[in-house]
Amino acid sequence: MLLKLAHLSQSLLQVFDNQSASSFSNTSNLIDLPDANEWIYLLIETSIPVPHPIHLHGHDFYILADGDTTYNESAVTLNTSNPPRRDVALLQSDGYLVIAFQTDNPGVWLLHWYVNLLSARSIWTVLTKL
Ligand SMILES: [Cu+2]
Repeated sequence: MLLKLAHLSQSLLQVFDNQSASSFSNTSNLIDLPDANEWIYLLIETSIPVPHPIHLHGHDFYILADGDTTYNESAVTLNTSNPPRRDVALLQSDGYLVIAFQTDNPGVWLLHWYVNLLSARSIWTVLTKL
């Protein structure tokens, strides 16, 4: 939990200091989304054999696909017809999750999984246009 808060506060301070997304280090796990009202599609995959609840702060997202294998674009049909809308979804063990959301809420938001909260690999910062 401390790492999660430290990660967010570091990102907020950088934004407060008017630092651009390019000033973030590679270890910041930054997803820079500079354009407002754009649809964003994220494919999240894991090779860890444990299911991971994924939580995106600041936005609801649509679950377009999920599975317990490696993502195969030619074998997966995205559900774009009334897909479930959530802010948390389960990433299956050794699986994938495809989500979509619109950049309609400017800010600095966390995207994280709930397993192994003390790992920096479990936390990303989503920066939408301020
Ligand atoms: Cu959360």
